[in-house]
Amino acid sequence: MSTHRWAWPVSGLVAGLAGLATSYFVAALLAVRDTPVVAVAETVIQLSPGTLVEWGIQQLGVWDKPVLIVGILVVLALAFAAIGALAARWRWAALVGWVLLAGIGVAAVAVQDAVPPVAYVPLVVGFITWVATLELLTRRFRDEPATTAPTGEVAAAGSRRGFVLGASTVAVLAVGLTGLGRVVGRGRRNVEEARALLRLPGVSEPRVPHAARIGLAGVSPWQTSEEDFYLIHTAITLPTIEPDKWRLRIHGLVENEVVLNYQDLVDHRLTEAWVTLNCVSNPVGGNLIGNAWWSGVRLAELLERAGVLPEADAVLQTSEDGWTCGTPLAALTDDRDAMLALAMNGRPLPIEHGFPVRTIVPGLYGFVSATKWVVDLEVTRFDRIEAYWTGKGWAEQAPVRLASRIDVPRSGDDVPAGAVRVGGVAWAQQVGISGVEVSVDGGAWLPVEIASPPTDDTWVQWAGSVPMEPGAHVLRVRATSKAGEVQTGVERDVVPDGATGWHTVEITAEG
Ligand SMILES: Nc1nc2c(c(=O)[nH]1)N[C@H]1C(S)=C(S)[C@@H](COP(=O)(O)O)O[C@H]1N2
Ligand SMILES: [Mo]
Repeated sequence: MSTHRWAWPVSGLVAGLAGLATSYFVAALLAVRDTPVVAVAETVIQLSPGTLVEWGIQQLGVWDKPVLIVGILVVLALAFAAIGALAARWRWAALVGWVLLAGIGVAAVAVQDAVPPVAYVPLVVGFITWVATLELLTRRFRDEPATTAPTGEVAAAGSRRGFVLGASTVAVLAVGLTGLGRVVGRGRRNVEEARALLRLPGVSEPRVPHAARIGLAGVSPWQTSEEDFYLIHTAITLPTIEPDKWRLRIHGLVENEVVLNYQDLVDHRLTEAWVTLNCVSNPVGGNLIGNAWWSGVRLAELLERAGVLPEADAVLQTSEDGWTCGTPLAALTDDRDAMLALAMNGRPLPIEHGFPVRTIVPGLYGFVSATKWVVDLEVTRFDRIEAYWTGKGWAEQAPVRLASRIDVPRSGDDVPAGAVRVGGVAWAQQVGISGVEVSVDGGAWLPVEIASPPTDDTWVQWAGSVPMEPGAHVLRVRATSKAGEVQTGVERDVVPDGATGWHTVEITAEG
């Protein structure tokens, strides 16, 4: 007799389910909207002829999607068992099978709209689980001879017991992980629902002023969409806060402690502004910057209500996930649009950008000002606090540095020689940009045209054309602020308070 005949497909099945479980759990943890299986289901619907889909909906009503998903799971279970059976004869068959299945998952995720890179992480985790679990479960009988000598009977019985124990343990873990994933995912679904139902009367749709656009293809859109807006946070599990459960406490060096709920903010007079947010970790030429239309309540008004005591010079902000930052009090009480933002680009904040409430302070890097999921503001003094990043070698004070970037052409591009169109963005929030210049191969600085955004708190698009002979060239950009500061070419690292240096691209002009 042989343990192998049934043990191989069972191993394939158990490994397959374990992979689904880990990928589901990771999807819930990372708040990926579609798990790979759901993405496959959506793709099946998209690819099916409309009449078939309609028929399915008619026959099954609200059960059409669950039935489809169960169908996919059944097909998967058969495929998992087949992979296990094939692996008995040819070990690499298993790998080919897993790659094929993961490939279908990748393709299904890729065809969905606006897929963030994290959407692929569950697939990677699931794939690794498949390979590792099958290896683990089949290890004990992989090298056993198929026929068993009398002395082998005892060993085979022992190995069978071991196998059953191992396979059941993995199966139980998979079920447990799936249950845990459901619990983690439920919070997210509830909050997504609450977010979808919100109506914010004071929030208006963004309207990009004509003068803010330079009109050169390839330059970053002046308004950054939700999908293209960079994301930085230390939280692995995104905080999921229902608006009616949200509270903010303003306390510390104040005359009256203030506690606010979400409705208090909605009922308050809202301020709206275009503000470009950037990350101190953005390298020269990098993408950790975005511009959006923010709607919220001015912090100056709330702090005035609390009555700040004269010795205070800082506000320690705390997020629901425990992240903290220290912000200069002056930046929250002067005339800039420092706000508790409720909406981004005319809609309630996306969960990953801080729903239901985050802080936005024009002119300061995000790590000292832009607390997502903010729940606590302690008015205090810098000499009494240490915030998350300042405890790790980053600066205490971090106003945004004057900087500029080339978007067109990109490094490595081939362009026709002659007058070459160049363009990009420049920024110096709170100060403003008065000019941008480019230089070819270290030659003279040539002024280019700049757009006229409605405020100094946003980036500024620029464009121009520069003559280029055939051959390889180096293009540089530098900006000048409205305060007369000329952007320095001295290269400094992002730590502790932001990179400096000119963005450079290398291109070839073809004659
Ligand atoms: N709760 C929380 N808020 C946070 C952070 C964080 O890690 N946790 N990161 C900050 C940093 S470093 C930046 S640059 C901005 C990024 O905001 P975004 O992800 O909406 O682009 O959020 C800030 N707010
Ligand atoms: Mo950042």
